[in-house]
Amino acid sequence: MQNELSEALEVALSIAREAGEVIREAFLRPKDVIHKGAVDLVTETDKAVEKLVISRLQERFPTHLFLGEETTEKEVITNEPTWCIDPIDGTTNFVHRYPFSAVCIALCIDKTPVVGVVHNPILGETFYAAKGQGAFLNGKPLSVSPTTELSQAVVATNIGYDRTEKGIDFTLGNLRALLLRSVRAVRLCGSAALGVCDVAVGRVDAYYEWGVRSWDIAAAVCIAREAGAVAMDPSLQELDLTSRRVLVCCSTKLGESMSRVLCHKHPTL
Ligand code: LIP
Repeated sequence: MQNELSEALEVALSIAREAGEVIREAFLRPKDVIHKGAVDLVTETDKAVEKLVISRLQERFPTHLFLGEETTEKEVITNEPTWCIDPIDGTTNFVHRYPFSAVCIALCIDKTPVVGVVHNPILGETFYAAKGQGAFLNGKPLSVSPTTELSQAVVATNIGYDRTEKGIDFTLGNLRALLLRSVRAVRLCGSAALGVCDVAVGRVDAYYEWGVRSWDIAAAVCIAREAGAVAMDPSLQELDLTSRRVLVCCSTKLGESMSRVLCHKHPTL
């Protein structure tokens, strides 16, 4: 099984780098922006990259299933080998030339990410991992920070696309709760995948978000776990990639503190 995961990782890395060139070349060009929602954007580059990634993967893994942000009708992950693909995580960043966007490719087996690649071609950062084989950034091994206390933690999240009053109140309520507990800082980069990878690198100590999709986080969760992070539901239950919520922490103790502080009752999710 380890050899199969190594092969799948090498294939995913090669495809991510090819897709990254498409993203990098389009980054500074004018973009045709399409609205999936009031502030939920997609571009022709998102669609072209997803088509490229899926076609390359299908050539190598014709029996596998595929879940892509721009082509999936219903977000369901079965126990079968399934590739979860976000062609550009951080699409708004891509449109506005804010350099935090990444192509994300994950292989899930039994609903668990076992291979993950998060490639930011703008900054030249490639995060990757296979289950049981460690996590890496540009070839260097990754390990999480040793932080256990909220008062010593830098916490990351993102605002997402919810612009309803109740959704905004929920989002701001959690930020307020953390600040009242004197977390050192809060960071929002506009990409869930890169935010979770920042936990893997040890740049931040925790990442949480309500509203994420499986394709946003599957690859980064594999990478973070291989770097020593705990990735779970904010309730501390097992993570369901399709639940629309995630909590990734550098230590179990910090995760328990985060879970106690955060409100879990999102108005719609
Ligand atoms: C984005 C996530 C981000 C979240 C946004 C959006 P996209 O993914 O990475 O964390 O806050 O709502 O889901 O849409 O750029 O692929």
